[in-house]
Amino acid sequence: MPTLSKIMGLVFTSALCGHTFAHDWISSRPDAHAPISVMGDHTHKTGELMLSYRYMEMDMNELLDGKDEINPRSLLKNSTYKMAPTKMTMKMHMLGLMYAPDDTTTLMAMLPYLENDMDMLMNMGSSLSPMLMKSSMESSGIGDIRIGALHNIYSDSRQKIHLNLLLSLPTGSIDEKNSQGALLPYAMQLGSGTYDLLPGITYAAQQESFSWGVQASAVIRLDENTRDYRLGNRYKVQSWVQKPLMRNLSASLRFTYEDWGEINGKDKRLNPMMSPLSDANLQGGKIVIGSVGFNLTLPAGNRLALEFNTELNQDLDGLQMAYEDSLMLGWQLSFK
Ligand SMILES: [Cu+2]
Repeated sequence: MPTLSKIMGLVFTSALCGHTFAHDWISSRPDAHAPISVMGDHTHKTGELMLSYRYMEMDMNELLDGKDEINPRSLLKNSTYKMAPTKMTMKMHMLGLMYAPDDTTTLMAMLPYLENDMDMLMNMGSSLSPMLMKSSMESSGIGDIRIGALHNIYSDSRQKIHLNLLLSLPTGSIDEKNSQGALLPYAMQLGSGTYDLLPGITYAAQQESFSWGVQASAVIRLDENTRDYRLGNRYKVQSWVQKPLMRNLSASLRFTYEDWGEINGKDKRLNPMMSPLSDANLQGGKIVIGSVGFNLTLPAGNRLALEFNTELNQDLDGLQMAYEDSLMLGWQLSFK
């Protein structure tokens, strides 16, 4: 019977096609994008445009020296420092734009707006008879704009590798001052003041029931800024696993290791005897962060995502405010 053999043929072919199909990269899956804190995690197809908005809030509540917690009160009572931080909050609004002129290249740009707040204790007396007072400082404005491209170097049906080639422009201020006109410490400044190269490589793989990826990236300072210093280079490796829970919702688990160096040179307007925050030699460190997040796809090219990040282990070179946790919320809109 030709009809039966035809049907059998069709069933067989569609089974094969179905098989191939199930092994293709599906960009509409919620987990086709990495957890929202990962930058430059995905590329786009020819002609696609994506707008994004991210909001991040980060809290730092303790002072660490290496891995040891330092009490700001006893620090001021037992040293000649006049100022010790007790809490820092950083908020960031970030607009992003991605556009793919072709399948191999995706251009991208990111514009951050930062709001930093720091609470601190000041010693208005001497080290012999300390008189501690609470104070605070803040800074806000545009941070360093990032522009560049993602370049696909490998694309199998379910695996992708691309290079991240971005440049950070010195658009963020390094001259933020308090109301008395004194320069704020390094951590409160809005930019690096330097052109920074942001190289990276990203691998992503999609399986039927889960997906995963890994990204290695760096921030390389290319020159010295106008205040004769450059921030330390940064190196980061992160890996994530994501599980689709429903057709439009996925959950993620991510681990990050980051290492950053000391400041090279120093801003001569800051007095390192005043506070550890003003000491260019106390700014390096390394950290391991664990993250849990969700990606949600919505109609008409919309995506929503959130991710909670918390410190698992950190080791700071000298007295610094320690990262505690952060929350990232994001919205992405793709057009064809
Ligand atoms: Cu995108």
